[in-house]
Amino acid sequence: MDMDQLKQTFQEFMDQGEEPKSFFAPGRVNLIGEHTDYNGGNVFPCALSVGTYALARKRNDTKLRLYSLNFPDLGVIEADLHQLKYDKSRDWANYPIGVTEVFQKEGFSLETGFDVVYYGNIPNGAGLSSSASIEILTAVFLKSLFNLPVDMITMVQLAQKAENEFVGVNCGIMDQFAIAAGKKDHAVILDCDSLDYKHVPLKMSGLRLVIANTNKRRGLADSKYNERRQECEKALSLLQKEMDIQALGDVTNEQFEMHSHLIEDPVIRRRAKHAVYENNRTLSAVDLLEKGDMKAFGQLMNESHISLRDDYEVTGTELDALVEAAWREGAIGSRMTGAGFGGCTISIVKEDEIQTFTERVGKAYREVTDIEADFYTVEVGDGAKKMKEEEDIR
Ligand code: NG1
Ligand code: MG
Repeated sequence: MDMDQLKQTFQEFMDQGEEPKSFFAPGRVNLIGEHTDYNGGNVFPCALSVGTYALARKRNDTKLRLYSLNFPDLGVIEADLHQLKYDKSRDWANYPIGVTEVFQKEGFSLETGFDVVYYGNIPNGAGLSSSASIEILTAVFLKSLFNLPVDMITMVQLAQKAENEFVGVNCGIMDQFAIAAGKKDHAVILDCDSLDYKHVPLKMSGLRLVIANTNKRRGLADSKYNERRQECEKALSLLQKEMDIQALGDVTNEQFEMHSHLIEDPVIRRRAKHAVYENNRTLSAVDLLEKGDMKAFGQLMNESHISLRDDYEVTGTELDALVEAAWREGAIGSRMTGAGFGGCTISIVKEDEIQTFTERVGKAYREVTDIEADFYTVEVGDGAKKMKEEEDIR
């Protein structure tokens, strides 16, 4: 797919009129800091060079007309600016429609509707946040087409709100943030409570990021995700009996050990331990990276996985098989990424070993699960943006 083909598709599905403008939003992967975002802790994701593209223009009426090359069977989906409701049959289009609705409700009203054609080259269902990508992409073109006075952080918050309240997925803020604020060859350390953030250079000389997809459906992921959130809230309210804290992300490991007796239920205690340790591990990992110690950074990625496996219990046979094989095959670091229960792993691998690495890890994975894994060696790219005339689809 290139920009000319995308433009042709636009002409085919939308009426005659003004030339559309082009926009891009990346996918993302989280390097460390898992299940910390909704605990007011830190995350360390980066934007990818793959992502979602849109050609968009204003209309003269209040209609929204949306088409995605990734879902051609659904055809052009229509909605009206004054009646934006969640509608299951609209499938993927609920994300952009939700963002539009939240913009309207929060006072960034649009004078007209719009036409838009989307195309995404994020590997399908790989857990690289195609939904947040489409949300931020929509926020970016709305801002641009309608000259809305909305800053980056507000866009991130509105996109998260669309996902929480319109689509009904109770996610944290990491995905939308990483996609909006990404920077080429950098990861973003984000405090999900204060929303303070900083770009940290990824010094990857001779190393690459390799994503492996378990190709296992996440199944119970949503209900388990909400269960973990509740367990963490329970732990927080118990710790608050002795501690002046707003979130598990405010607690040091030492403080946790001192006060964890307040949490009698061993399961809840392990959940909280993960949230606290993972947050502090993420801060340590960033320090190590800034010092150029990739090896120690990778070691903390491994510890993160162990904690997600044993204390948070969100991994499962498939993720464990991929990660444990990656450790055996000499990855600098490897862990599950995202919510867990399936989805992807992220590994740091020596560039000249990638071929043997993917072959051997793939084989080991097949032996345990009977499933074929997919591997992607990814590049770290920029955050969402309006594209320049000369830029093409990557
Ligand atoms: P994934 O599974 O990558 O979409 C989910 C949440 C994040 C975060 C991680 C766990 C959604 C859409 N996103 O990520 O906010 O909580 O799990 O670190 O549910
Ligand atoms: Mg905090």
